[in-house]
Amino acid sequence: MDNDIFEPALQKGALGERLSREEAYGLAEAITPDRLHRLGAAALANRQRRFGRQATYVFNLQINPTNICGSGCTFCNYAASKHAAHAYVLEEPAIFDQVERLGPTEVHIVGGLNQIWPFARNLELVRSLRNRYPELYIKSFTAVEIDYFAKTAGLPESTVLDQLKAAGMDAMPGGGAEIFSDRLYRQHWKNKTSPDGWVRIHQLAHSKGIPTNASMLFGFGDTWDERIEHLLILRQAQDRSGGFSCFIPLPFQPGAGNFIDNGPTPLETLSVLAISRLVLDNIPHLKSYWPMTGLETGAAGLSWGADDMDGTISEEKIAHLAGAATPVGMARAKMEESIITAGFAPVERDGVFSPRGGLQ
Ligand code: V47
Ligand code: SF4
Repeated sequence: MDNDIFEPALQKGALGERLSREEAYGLAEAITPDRLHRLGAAALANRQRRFGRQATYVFNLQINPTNICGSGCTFCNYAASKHAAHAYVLEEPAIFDQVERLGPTEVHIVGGLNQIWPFARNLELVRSLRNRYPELYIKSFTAVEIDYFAKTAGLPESTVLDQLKAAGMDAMPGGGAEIFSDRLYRQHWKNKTSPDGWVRIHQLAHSKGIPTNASMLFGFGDTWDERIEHLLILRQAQDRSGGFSCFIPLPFQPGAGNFIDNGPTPLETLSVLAISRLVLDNIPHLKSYWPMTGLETGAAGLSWGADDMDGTISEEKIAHLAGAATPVGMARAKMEESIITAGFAPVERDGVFSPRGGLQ
């Protein structure tokens, strides 16, 4: 298909200029091999203007207190019913031991929706971590969990966020957005927060000075139009509230028994990264999430618009229970080697994406 919009869109995108809706949609039309490389080159030019050769990572620890969850999202291999063989519940001493042993810069706390770890217990976990580790960056609870906490604790979402912030939460992760499509929402995650609800809760957090991330799950039956619409909704939300720090596209992992046999190909994942970089002119960071992309594709993503590789992630569970073949954790040296091999300069960062002084 001849597409007159593609070239001008690439040129504007490479310079970091805002693309119109038509240009954004035009990027994803008729991706031929030749166009694919030009798409990648434009996204690389855009990320070089922002970050040069620098590629960041953070020494972080995922804390997933329990995987017990009754939401029944069709794509999720992490959740377990109470008596399932892979159900687990961590207790606070085990969590504190892990933090003490590994000494991360950042923790990322998310879990299933349940009453074993209700709001009060999660709030207390944040408070205890803050008291023990004043310098630790605490990124915790998706919009889906905030929604669930509010409903089950009988509190307004606003109060839940205020209490978490007062207890020491620094930021919210980007999970639970899935893809902003009512068609797929009804099919795959109808028991939890809707696309509108997700955006509303993030904007409420931004109004309180809580920065957040945003994600997009793709490769599970979604269309390119739905992906572009997701990016445009986020771009508009960011224009209004300004609190998104980072965008993370999540390629679907087809775990055992999942409803599709294959996730997106590496080239499709790289195209999503590149288009995200060109469309999201107002979200500073783009994360290539190696536990889900695979390490080589993740590092290649740095040439397709991404500037961040997430973390050394000591024990990631969501991707791995869905069959991801990547190692469950990664040492600093291995992370740096992957970034250097991909042609970039590794920089260890803190939770707010600033270089960590003294460790370079
Ligand atoms: O919302 C669930 C996704 C998300 C599968 O904010 C799956 O820094 C692929 O959002 N295949 C949680 N994805 C993970 C997440 C995240 C990860 C890393 C960093 C940050 C951040 C956020 O995982 C869920 C859901 O969309 N997910 N099952 C699956 N089979
Ligand atoms: Fe539960 Fe989250 Fe999995 Fe959905 S994606 S089933 S809410 S753990």
